[in-house]
Parts: sequence; C-alpha cells; structure tokens
Amino acid sequence: MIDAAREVATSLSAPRPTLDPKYFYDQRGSALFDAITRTPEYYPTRTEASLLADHADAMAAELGSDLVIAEPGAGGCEKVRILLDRWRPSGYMPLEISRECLLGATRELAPRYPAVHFSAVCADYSQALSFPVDDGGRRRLVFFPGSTIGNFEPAARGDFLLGLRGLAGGQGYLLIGADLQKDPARLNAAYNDAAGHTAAFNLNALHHLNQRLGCGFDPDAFAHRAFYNETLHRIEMHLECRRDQAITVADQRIELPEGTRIHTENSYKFTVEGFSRELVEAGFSPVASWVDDEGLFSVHLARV
Ligand code: AVJ
Repeated sequence: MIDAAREVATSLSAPRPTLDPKYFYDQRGSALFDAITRTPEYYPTRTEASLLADHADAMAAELGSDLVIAEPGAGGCEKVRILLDRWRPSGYMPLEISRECLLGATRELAPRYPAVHFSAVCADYSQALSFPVDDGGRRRLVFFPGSTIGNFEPAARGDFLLGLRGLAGGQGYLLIGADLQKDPARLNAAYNDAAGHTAAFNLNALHHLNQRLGCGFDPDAFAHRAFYNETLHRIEMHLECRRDQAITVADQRIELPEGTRIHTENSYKFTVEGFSRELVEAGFSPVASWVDDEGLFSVHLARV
C-alpha cells in the first residue's frame, strides 16, 4: 500500500502528471471495461474474436495438438474459449494477478474442457515472464490478445516481447492481437463512446484511488479526454481538472490547478508490417497475420 501511495504521489507530482493504467482495474473498472467492449464504437474486442474464430483451424494446422496455451493477463479467460473450442491443446496456463478473477474463471472453465490440463498462475504477468513453468516439455503457445501490447511504451514493448519469447520457450509460438492505424475519427469514437462508459472507466481510476489510498479526489471536478495523437500513432487518455483542487497521498499535498491534465493511458496503433518488424526484433519469426475486411485489427502468429 505504501509503495502504491509513493508511486502515485511521484507520478502525480511530476511536471506532466500521470497515473498507471493498472488503477483502472478494480472490480468496477473491470465491469466498465466489459461494458466498453459491448459499445458499437469499440470495435477491437469483437473484431479480434471474429479473426480468431475464422482462422483458428488454419492456426491449428501449424500448431499441432500437443500444445500448452499460456495466457499472460488472462482476466476472465473469455477469449481463450474461442481457441479451446476449436483446438485440442493438452494444457492451458492462465497467468493473472487477480486471485478471485483467476479462480472464478478456471473453476467455470475447467469442467467444460476435461481433456485440457489447467495450471493457473496467480502472478503479475510482467514478473511471471521471468520464471519457466514446467509443462512437461510440451510446445507452448503464448496468447496475448486485445492489443494490450499497445499499452506499453515502445522501449518497454520491445522488452515485453522479449519476455513473451522467453515464456514461449524454444520451439514455442506467440499469438498476439494488435490494433491498426486508421481514420482518426474511427479511433476517437472508440474511446469516446456515446454511452459514456469510457469516460466512466477513465474517471473510475480516481474512485479506485480514493477507496484504496484515501486521496480525496473529487471525480466530478475532472473531465474525460481521449484523442488520437497522429504523430505518435496512439490514443491518449487524460483526466482534465475543471477547477483548482488539491489531493493528499503518501502524506504529500499535491495541487492540481484548473486545466491540469493527468495522463492515464496510451494505446498505440500499428501497421501489420511495423508490428511484424517488432516481432522479428524480439527474436520471433512471423508465421502469418490476419486482418479483418475493414482493416481495423490484426492477429499475428509467430514462432520462436
Ligand atoms: C484493454 C488496454 C487494450 O487500450 O483499447 C479501452 C483499454 N481503454 N478503452 C485499449 C481501453 C479505453 C484497452 N486495452
């Protein structure tokens, strides 16, 4: 708790205040993200699910069956069902920091797939990449959907892809989703849905920090801002102060004058060629990539 308080105090008192996107995801935040994925404007989740369903058989031909799927940040393990329904992997290893989420999902999922050996790992996936998990020497497919890779800054993204290669191990594979660059109007709409779920999701970080650290934010004094930065090819989310205020965290008073923007998330957008290059730089050999008919989203299969 102290570490979190110090981390938040440091990031908010910087010249350009930021908050780590992990603070979006308390129980309410996860429910809000689920609501975002069902809005008409937020295309990534449904587009990726269709790509996985449409091409799972082609992937299976390359992967074979004696395979263990390892999914860092598996959450509620919804997306992997598309693969479990179409493949016959020998094992599934979700890695998830939320114990209740992990137990709930695996308890619900395991009985549906009696032939699949489940080994749930409760860990922060950015750390879990550093330790090998024994799955009897079977080939491993690391599954990292959702374009969550877009949340990493470029240098950290390269390091994380190296970590995914380590997790996949020799002869292993990576199956990863990457949202594509497109008309800024389409991107801006996806992060400013008419129902306001994205705004609530963004503001929820303040509610979460009030509950967890007693920061004393007034969420009503903030406005959701999300826009596509065409130079850096990323959606940026911010919380803008509508009036002067001050909060306290780690015994530090932090002034937030009207107009201050707290940067809460980046979601980088890629080209198929550019992302393939990043996979090669991380030591992968791209096997195939698939893009939907509208060119919105991409799924990449690569081998170590
Ligand atoms: C779950 C991180 C992939 O970046 O699109 C959705 C989170 N933020 N709407 C994304 C998010 C605002 C999402 N990721």
